[in-house]
Amino acid sequence: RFYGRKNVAILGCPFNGGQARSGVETGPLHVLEHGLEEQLQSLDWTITSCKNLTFTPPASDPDEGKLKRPRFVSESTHKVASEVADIIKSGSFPLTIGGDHSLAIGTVSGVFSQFPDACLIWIDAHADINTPASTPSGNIHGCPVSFVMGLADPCPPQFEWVKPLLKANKLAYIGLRDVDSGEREILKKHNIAAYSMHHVDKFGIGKVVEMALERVNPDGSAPIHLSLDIDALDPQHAPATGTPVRGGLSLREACYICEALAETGNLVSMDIMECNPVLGIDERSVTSTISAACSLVRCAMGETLL
Ligand code: Z70
Ligand code: MN
Ligand code: MN
Ligand code: MN
Repeated sequence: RFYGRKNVAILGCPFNGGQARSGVETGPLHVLEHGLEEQLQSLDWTITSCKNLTFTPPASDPDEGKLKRPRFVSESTHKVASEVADIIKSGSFPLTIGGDHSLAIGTVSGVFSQFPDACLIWIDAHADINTPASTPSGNIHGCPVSFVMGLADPCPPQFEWVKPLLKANKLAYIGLRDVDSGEREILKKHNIAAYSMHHVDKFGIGKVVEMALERVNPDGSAPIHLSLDIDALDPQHAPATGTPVRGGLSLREACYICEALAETGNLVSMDIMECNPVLGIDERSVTSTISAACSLVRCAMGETLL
């Protein structure tokens, strides 16, 4: 619908400031080295640009309350937001490769600035909806959703540029299995569509995707942004990530989600986040993680549409 032209702009974001483990900043390089550009070209996509942003931490970045590295995360995600908005204005599909999931403060802000009626599908083991008050770790990759919803109250001064563009009824999760108690309260209070692995087991992935889309996009016309954390997958398929949680999506279930979103014709943007090649215990575990990430991107971009 939006992208009959099939133009994609790849935005590599080697950023690790939203959490404590180094290595996640090498994710974009590994994904591109795996041949993602060629794979997308063979699906008839034109790559209008492929660039890696550079992120430089400020000299001094004291904690803001519990939040760690607030200036670094804010400045970096602000840059991402403006890049993503520019890509959309130029008529391309932004494919953002992380880096840690705090980057989604930028991607969601950029997408919703251009598509105010968009909805957000968040595929993750975690809900990433902690507020500055509820975060148990202070890691901002556990908070991006609360920031773009304006739930951070008061908003940390570093993040005043972030607008509350995402409404609770435009957000659906699939794959949850490690949700903090404060997050559970937020999900309940705002009646957010949250499908955990329990729901995937109970209903099957086909029904879960159908229910999720019905909740956030009942008339089927809204643009969709997909934010995918590789830790949504079971660690069997994606071991090289900062916070693996057992009992996750099979590779096929995750691919199915991406295929079903491609099938809507309304997908306008995608993130693939949290691949950390440095945490693979051997070459094989790194390759399986990166190859799974590439498969998911290809599925979202039409590989299996017949
Ligand atoms: C926890 C927190 C998280 C990813 C861990 C964990 C969040 N809820 N997200 N790994 N990708 O610290 O807020
Ligand atoms: Mn390598
Ligand atoms: Mn996660
Ligand atoms: Mn995440």
